[in-house]
Amino acid sequence: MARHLITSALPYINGIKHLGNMVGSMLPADVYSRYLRQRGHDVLYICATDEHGTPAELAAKELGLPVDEFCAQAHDAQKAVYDGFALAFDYFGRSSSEQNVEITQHFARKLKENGFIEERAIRQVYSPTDGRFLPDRYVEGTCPHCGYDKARGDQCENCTRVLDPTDLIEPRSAISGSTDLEVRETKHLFLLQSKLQHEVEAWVAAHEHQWPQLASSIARKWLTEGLHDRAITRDLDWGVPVPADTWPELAAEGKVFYVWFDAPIEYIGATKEWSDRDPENRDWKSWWFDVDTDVRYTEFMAKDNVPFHTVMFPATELGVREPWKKVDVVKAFNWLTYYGGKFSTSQKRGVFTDQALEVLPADYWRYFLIANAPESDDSSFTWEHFTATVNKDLADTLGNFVNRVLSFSRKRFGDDVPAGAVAGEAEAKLGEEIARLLAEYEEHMEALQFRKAAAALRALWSAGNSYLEEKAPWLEIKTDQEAAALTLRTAMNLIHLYAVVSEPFIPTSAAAMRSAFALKDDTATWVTAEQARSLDAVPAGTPFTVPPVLFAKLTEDDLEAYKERFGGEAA
Ligand code: B3M
Ligand code: ZN
Repeated sequence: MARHLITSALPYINGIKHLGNMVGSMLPADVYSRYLRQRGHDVLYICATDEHGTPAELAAKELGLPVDEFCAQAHDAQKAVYDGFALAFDYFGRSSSEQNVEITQHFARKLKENGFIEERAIRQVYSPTDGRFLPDRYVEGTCPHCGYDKARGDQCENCTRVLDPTDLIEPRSAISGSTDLEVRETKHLFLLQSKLQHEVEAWVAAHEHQWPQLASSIARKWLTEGLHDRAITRDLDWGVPVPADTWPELAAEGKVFYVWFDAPIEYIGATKEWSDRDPENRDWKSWWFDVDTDVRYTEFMAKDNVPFHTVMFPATELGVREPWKKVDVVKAFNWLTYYGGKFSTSQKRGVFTDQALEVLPADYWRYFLIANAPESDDSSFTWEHFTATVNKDLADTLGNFVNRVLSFSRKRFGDDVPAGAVAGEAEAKLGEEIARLLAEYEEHMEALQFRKAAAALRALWSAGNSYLEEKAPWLEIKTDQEAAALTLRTAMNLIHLYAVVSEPFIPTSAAAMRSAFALKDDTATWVTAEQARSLDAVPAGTPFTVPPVLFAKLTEDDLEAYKERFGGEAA
């Protein structure tokens, strides 16, 4: 059984992320990791803050903090939010770590040895007004391909084409807005991706069958346009330094690697950070080096990150000429919109992850976001849809079922699971249905089809409701105590089953459901088809308690208050 290495795109250090970022990378990676762990797989889920680059420098300057201090604080702030979302990383690292510096420099040296890095003098945009060279993304202008007038010098976010700042029509400084820009000559390292084109093509061709259409079509588009040699260093103070032993002159000038060069390497760097904390028990290399088929590597990201992960990082890894693990499965997401418009960190539109947790506990968000993940298309967040989903699926279908069953049983039969009649035809039918839906749920999870998995989970919850409606223990009790007790015991077994299988989505509520039962050896991490059919994990006589309401029902007033606070429509 292969071990599972899982990474989600590294959130950029600046600013707390919005729900769109969460649903397109970390949250599905967490759900998937939790699922695989529960199924008994050996899983390593790694993420980190992506800390280098100009935005970090500028943000630190604005706050009057040294950039390393700014990053340390921002890292902790993000980590606190992810803890709040119950993201169970094995390690959440920092791309500015010494481990990443070491591995990034190693990669660069190897690429040079193998003839894939070369020094070139380039002409770069210099802004006298700002007193600095402008990194690509700090030159803005009109995209020569699609005419979008806020294209950045590294990539046009409208048509996703990769750009050079000098491609832009009517360029201006994104820092000061100054159009007084000049071009000066300076030396940089270039990654000769053009030399790797054929190898990357062959590699993509051999792997894209494991990627969703969205990821392979983006990779194909890039390859068709041709891989260009890219400058991988910048004139910044903050970044992985160019190693002085290999490029003394550039190192002396203080050049650092481009953030997109060291960021993917941090997947490895963070694994080493994790391993260095407990070297006796952890071996970072055993996850990354020479493990082609022993490790199955799945990456999660939003679609704008796909080119870097399916083409650029693989090109780097191939050029190093060492057996570093390359991605097997790429799970890419479209955008979550806010009332059909863009979530925007810079324009503060939409719901940010820290605010979300102020409004409601993580499980509400985890369920809603995954059930509506932008998988095959963009999907739109609206408060109307959110409150309706919470009420219907979480409060009514799941929460109410749990509460109704447990309170009714306690009222009629006391604090232990009642014995009652032996299971009959209705229970057999229910068991078949549960086993079938569970298989569906597993199949979708394994295929990384999160919306479908959520639908299967919801169907499992609904099956319990249908059974309860059909058996109507509140009527049975009037004529046949034994029959009512059987129904309630079966329903309680469903609650326990829900607790186990819902954990990847709603870990906190799942734990609350599970702890309602004082079972002696409640160590099961999953439910087999056989167990799903027999529904007897919780035997008669098991003491139980009624947990507090699992999911609050949201009112019209709540809805209005949310819309008032966050804005009920796209700007
Ligand atoms: N930091 C995502 C972003 O900020 C970028 C991902 C890096 S993954 C190696 O858009
Ligand atoms: Zn464009």
